[in-house]
Amino acid sequence: MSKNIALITGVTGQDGSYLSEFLLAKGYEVHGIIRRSSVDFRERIAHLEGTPNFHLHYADMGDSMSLVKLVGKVQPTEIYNLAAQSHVQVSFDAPEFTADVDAVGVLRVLEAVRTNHLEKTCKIYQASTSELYGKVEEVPQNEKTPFHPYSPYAVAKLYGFWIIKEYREAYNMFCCSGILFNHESERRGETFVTRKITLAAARIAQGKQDCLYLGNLDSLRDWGYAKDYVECMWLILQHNKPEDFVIATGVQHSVREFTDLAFKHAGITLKFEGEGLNENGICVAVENPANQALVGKTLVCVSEDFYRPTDVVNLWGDPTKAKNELGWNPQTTTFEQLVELMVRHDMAKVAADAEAAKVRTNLAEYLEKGIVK
Ligand code: NAP
Ligand code: G4F
Repeated sequence: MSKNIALITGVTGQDGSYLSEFLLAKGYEVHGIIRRSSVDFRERIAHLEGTPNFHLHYADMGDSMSLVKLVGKVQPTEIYNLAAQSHVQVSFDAPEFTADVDAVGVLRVLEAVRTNHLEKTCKIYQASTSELYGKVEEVPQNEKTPFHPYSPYAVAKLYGFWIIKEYREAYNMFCCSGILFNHESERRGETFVTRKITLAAARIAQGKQDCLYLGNLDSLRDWGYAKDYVECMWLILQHNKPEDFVIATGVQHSVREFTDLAFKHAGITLKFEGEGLNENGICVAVENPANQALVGKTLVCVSEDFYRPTDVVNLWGDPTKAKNELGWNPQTTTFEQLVELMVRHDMAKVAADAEAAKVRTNLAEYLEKGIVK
């Protein structure tokens, strides 16, 4: 049997790291694309570097030649195109870069496969998104729901979706989109709303932060666990024909609900009062007696800084097709379990960071006093 060789763009990201672990466990040879950065530590995949079957290569989604050369060298049997400027709010500040990487980047990957004459042997997974539904035209959203992108990010991803479909039909390539709804984890970037909340809840519970500033608390999302979702990326490429799939839990919650539950897991009970920009989350009870001084304090505030020029506010996925045709279970990790595991992780992280800071402070003091030379 021929060897399974995967090429992952976006290998250093949240999904890239989980997908690498998943494919390595299945016996794949995994190749990942990295960009040159001034910092050489790749936190999410550091534990994989140096392991057999895991290889990293410099390339960039903005550099066709690097992609053509790499695809020719690696000869992948599956490509997972996860690389993107993936932050919706940032796409309003850097729309041209977002379009280059998230839209034209997809075309570059497809053309790299064609240039190397691998159309018949290499399957391609494209990381599409529920943001395509944007200013939603129906709830819940499924594979037939019309798209209405509502940010520069979503417009760029819409091009990616259609160019994948076009190459599938024009050149008979096995290329598919996973239309993934929001998925989170302990490895989620710290400026996405869920991780921002779980880290802040942990810091506030440990006296490291006074208040959490958020934008639209009414926004609704269908949040799943990233580790469960990477399995679907693989399942989509193992399906007997190339098709697009919605991947979601089928359950919807607001940013306010996520915040409330995250603080609860950090031992803080909140009560929300007021509306819009004047809404606040006030501490009404604490589990840890050492935190008694927090009671009565405003711990969550709304700030205009985190409102978007256009915001997607009602995402709710219908994963029926993935469930029936891929045999995937959308409820492997529930919303409640997801929030709990993220808070538990961040409580430990904040405590460990505090310990490390203490050691650094002690060391600085010992150096100053000449105790350590
Ligand atoms: P992420 O953590 O932000 O990771 C993005 C990855 O893309 C990183 O590895 C990043 O590399 C890489 N990248 C960015 N620009 C690049 C470029 N010019 N050349 C090469 N690599 C580049 O994103 P994620 O949450 O794992 O999401 C993975 C994919 O799924 C993205 O395409 C995202 O848009 C899409 N998606 C995500 C969700 C979600 O809820 N997470 C939902 C639907 C779709 P650096 O580490 O060097 O920055
Ligand atoms: O966590 P978010 O930044 O994720 P968003 O915009 O839904 O995008 C993520 O999911 C998409 C799939 O639907 C992916 F395609 C995309 O790559 C990314 O992974 O924001 C979620 C919601 C938004 O409505 C936002 O307005 O939370 C609201 N929000 C409220 N306060 C906030 C904040 N978002 C952020 N990032 N920070 C806040 O303070």
